[in-house]
Amino acid sequence: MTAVAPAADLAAAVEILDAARSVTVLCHVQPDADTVGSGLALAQVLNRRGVPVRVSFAEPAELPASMRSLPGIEFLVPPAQVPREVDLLVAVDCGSAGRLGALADRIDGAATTLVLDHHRSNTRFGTVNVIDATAESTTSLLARVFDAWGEPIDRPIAYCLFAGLVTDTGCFRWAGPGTHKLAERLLATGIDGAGITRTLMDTHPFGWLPMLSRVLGSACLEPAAAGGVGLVYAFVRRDDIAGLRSEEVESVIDVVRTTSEAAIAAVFKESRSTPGLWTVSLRSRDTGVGLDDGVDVAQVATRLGGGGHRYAAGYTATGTPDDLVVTLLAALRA
Ligand SMILES: [Mn+2]
Repeated sequence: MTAVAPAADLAAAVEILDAARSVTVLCHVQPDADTVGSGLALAQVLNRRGVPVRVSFAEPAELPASMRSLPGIEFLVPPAQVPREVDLLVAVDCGSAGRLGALADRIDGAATTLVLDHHRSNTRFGTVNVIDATAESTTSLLARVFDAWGEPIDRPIAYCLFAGLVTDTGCFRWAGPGTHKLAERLLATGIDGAGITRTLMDTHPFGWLPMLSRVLGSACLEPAAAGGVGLVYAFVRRDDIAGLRSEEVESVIDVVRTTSEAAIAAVFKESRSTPGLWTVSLRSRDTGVGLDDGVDVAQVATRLGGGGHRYAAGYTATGTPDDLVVTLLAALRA
């Protein structure tokens, strides 16, 4: 079973951060608002303390447009500007070193690596690992670290923490005990919660609508998959997403997963640069309220070389669409 990060873990994180002379914070590749919000919140706290800090992620080259209003983006540097040897490396929202992409090699040159994360599949690749699989977002874990550290959460930091919280809880759909308490505390700093949510999650260019039409129009249902709980899936091909952002691509799973006949949903997303290379989003749900019977898709994704959470996970794969479906169906039977 997973456990809440104990106070001792938080104290270890605080001790390392408190002693740091300079810090490099790394977010995961294809960054979402949780990893970026965590990185920028931590950067602002360190900067306030007079500690030099930089934040980076390996790819893509640009920060997704929806996140450009987050406070602290001035601390972002391109991956080429992350030195080979750093004092303290902090990885935020990364379940494995591989999630750092081309920046994973900086772990070897780091005097200390601190891993702050909430993925149940976390491989504990740091010198010190503070993993709270019960945290709804890495930014929630960061709030606990700041509290243990005695560092106040002001409005710009709250903005970043809220960005991760609202994103990773699917606009508070999968909130747990304490989620709304944290949201209340962050909102009380005066941040525009509705505006942050709309910018991050509810704003798409017009081209999103025809893309959804094509992709959803070819969705498939396999009611017998995974022992009868059912699989629904769709493919987002390179040709479907020309001119669209990652935000539009990532939105597809949130429609597909609402299918009542399937408790597992998959969206296969083809690489823009490499035909036949796909990243796969998996979601699962309980078959009824309070049943707690949802398939652990983190286990399925881990079998396929990826990772994630019980109800949301992912992996990468190569092959034809038929190959990908066969492989996934086999992993769901295993
Ligand atoms: Mn996260």
